[in-house]
Amino acid sequence: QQNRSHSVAILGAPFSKGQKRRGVEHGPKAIRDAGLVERLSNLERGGREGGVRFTVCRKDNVSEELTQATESCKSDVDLNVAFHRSDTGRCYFGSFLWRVRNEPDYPVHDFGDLTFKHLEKDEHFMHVPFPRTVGRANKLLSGAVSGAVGAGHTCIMLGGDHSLAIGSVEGHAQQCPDLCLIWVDAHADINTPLTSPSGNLHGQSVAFLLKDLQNKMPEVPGFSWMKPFLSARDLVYIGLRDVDPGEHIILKTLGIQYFSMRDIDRMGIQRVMEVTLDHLLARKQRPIHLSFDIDAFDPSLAPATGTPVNGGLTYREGIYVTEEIHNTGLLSVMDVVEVNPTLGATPEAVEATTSLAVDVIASALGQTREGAHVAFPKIPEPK
Ligand code: B3U
Ligand code: MN
Ligand code: MN
Repeated sequence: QQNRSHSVAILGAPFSKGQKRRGVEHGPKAIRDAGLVERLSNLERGGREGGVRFTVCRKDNVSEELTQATESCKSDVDLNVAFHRSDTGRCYFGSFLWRVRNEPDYPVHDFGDLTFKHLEKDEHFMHVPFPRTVGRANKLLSGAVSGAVGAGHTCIMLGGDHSLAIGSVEGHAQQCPDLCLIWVDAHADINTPLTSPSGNLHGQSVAFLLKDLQNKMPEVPGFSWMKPFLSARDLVYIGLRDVDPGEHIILKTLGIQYFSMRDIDRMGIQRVMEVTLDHLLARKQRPIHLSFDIDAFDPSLAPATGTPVNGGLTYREGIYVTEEIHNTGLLSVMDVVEVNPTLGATPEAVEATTSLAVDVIASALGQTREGAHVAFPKIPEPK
């Protein structure tokens, strides 16, 4: 299951009780109406590409190792290996650059929307609204995501608000206990009920997942079906720019790897992705869960969302993130959440947001900016 070139399952989760603004439950329909299924079905994937540059010191068997690595690659992989010896003869410098050529087309299955019940009796827990409703929705979603991944699909979960990541990641982990999590968001969503300024569960999803916060979490009604399972070191944030004080102490105490917008300004998105993927995958290759909150993008690009924050990802930065994740070949589940089609100032603002969501999903599944020539094995000649 290492290099995933799977069929795609689309799963709609029209749910909004993890926060106080209604309308985000119409996200799945709005994203579908922006042409998601057609785009994915027509995707001519350009293949995955990537590479490493290396320096190896005091090794005499480099060429042997590289030959072995080359031979173990399948025939649909172009592998360019280049290396040379340093003047002292003690080091080797070089690169592996690889490109998977034409991957087979994959079918796209739209599993439609889940149906969520709103519970009549669901009092606040502390200042947290709808705990049982949110807990139950996530239990249902967890089973659906687990089923889709278990059936061999790469699963695209359309939200809904970001509290849904609890069930989505939990269901994914049932099939892939060694998964890692990339959280692209303006917000860290790592409040506990004791630190949350709003009480909203969409700002607390990560706290429910982390083993490291187990003894800091009260028992929230509606969530007894799940146990935290994720380690803080298996999580990376990208795009943060609105972090509450309680969240900041959690990030710092647990030593969570995060890249705020300032870090992106400083390092550039290319380096951010290099460090992100190194952090999560260097020890071993494992499935990736990408939880993409549309408010990670700048509000000029994604205005139709509940809590826009200025100074977000550019279009190119966001697409670069998903391209690099695609290039790992390890994307297993992707959430796209917080698209609220009732919040755009104009129809154009809503359309910009939904078509951005489609672009980001297509890119995560292999759409390339450089194009692909799958339909043209060679340049056509006049007869
Ligand atoms: N951190 C705040 C605000 C917030 C979190 N996620 C969103 N907004 N979308 C909170 O409510 O926890
Ligand atoms: Mn979020
Ligand atoms: Mn957010």
